[in-house]
Amino acid sequence: MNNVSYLTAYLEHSKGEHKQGRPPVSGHNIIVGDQMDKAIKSVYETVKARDPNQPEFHQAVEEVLDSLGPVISENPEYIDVVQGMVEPERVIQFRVPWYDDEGNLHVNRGIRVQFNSAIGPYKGGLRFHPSVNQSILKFLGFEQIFKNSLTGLPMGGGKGGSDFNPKGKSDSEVKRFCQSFMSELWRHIGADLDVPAGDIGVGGREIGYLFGMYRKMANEFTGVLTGKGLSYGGSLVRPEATGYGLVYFAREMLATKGKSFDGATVAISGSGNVAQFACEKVLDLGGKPVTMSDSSGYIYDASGIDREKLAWLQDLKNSRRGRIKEYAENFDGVEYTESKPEPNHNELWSTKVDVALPCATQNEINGAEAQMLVESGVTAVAEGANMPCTPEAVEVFLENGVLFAPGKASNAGGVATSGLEMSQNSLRMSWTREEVDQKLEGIMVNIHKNAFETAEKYGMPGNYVAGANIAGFLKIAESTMAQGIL
Ligand code: NDP
Ligand code: 2IT
Repeated sequence: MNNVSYLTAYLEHSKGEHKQGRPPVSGHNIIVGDQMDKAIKSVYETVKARDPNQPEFHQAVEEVLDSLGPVISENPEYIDVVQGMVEPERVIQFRVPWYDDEGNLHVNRGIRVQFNSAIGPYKGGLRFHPSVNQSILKFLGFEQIFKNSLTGLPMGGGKGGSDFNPKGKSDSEVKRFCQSFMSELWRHIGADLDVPAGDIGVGGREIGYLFGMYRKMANEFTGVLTGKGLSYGGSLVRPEATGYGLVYFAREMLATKGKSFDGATVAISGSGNVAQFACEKVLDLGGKPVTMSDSSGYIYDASGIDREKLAWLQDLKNSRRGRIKEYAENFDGVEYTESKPEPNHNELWSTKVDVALPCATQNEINGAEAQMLVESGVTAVAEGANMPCTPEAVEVFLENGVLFAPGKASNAGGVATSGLEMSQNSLRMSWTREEVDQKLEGIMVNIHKNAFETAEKYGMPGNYVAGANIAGFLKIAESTMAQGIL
């Protein structure tokens, strides 16, 4: 029996059971049992069989499917939604040729994954990094569906990027690459269709070049990208939004245990957009950030990264495009440790801290590193990056009672503020810094509340992973059913 007919048979069977009235579990009219588990497992097996070489995508799907049992039990028809939503609505792949400063031709690959538009136009960042492939962009696009749903704003899920490596490239090379990339992407996006933004390797500079090329090709000025410069339609607080939002979320989470950032030591990884503004907001709330990193290594500053040092670091990273090692060379009493040969890993997580904010990349905290954090007494871990904790790490945190915030909830402030940028572009006006920051904070407080309460409602108190997955999914499921599965 193929998967489709298996699921249909399952559905008929479980609806029958539903009508006969199974005993309620945890206050819900829940259908429990092997049939539902098998149906969910069958979706996952199909995903793996269809694209066996996409481990990051499998990981993201499995984590969500693991949470959905109670919802499917209540609404067996939602299994069809699940079955559909693991396949992107559309994946566009294209050639990106560009010439370097010496006149040599390079041919990169561009991809845009338009994953789900049930609740709004596709929305999500562009990543420029040599590791980019369909697996990574599909994992990111899949996460984005739930994240965007959690913001409460009308945005579907998408993600894109290229295996282009911006590191070491001149400004002119980056510009030529961006122009070539957009000379194809422009025909697939639009302010009411698909609105890209930044991610790893794509910041204000790249968005500027991409926007300029879109405007030229499409012959129109619309809010087709977010993260734009203030002089051409950008929103105040968008650069800060992911890091600020992360810390607002972590603050709410700490408050559930009567704790706060005041006096807390904080480990931050990464030193890019998210890490920098997470650091700033931690300082605002009285915390003491002691680490930051890049792919070469990490610094440990026992006396704390204060505002002055952060400003120096921002200049290093954003203007001079230097390496974190230079921080240790510039300030006294700072230790620098090189990364392990294993990609994405270093000893950063052996630092004794109260709060950990991984803000670099996927799978940067594994089970053993999570265990080190637990043993040194960490209270809370909130993901600034997308999926920085492996499933084993998440399990370690949950089993040891560490407050754990999944990225799709805790890093949603960036895309939420992108949504606010879209609103301002549509209104043809701009809000003040205070207005945007207040809205961002309100959205993060709501996401926290929604994830917290949903976890409680479904019998998993304190499990923000389940709460965020279920709350994000419910809105998608409702709108998908209402519109017909297409
Ligand atoms: P940036 O490019 O600004 O910074 C990325 C940082 O992470 C750099 O310090 C970089 O070091 C480090 N890093 C990147 N890849 C690796 C790797 N493979 N191993 C070790 N370190 C690495 O990106 P952002 O700050 O924008 O993004 C960071 C994370 O946050 C990503 O997971 C992204 O998806 C997520 N995110 C970003 C949002 C945004 O609004 N920008 C919104 C929500 C999530 P190096 O310079 O050496 O590469
Ligand atoms: O992962 C993310 O949420 C982002 N990179 C931001 C996406 C956006 O559209 O602002």
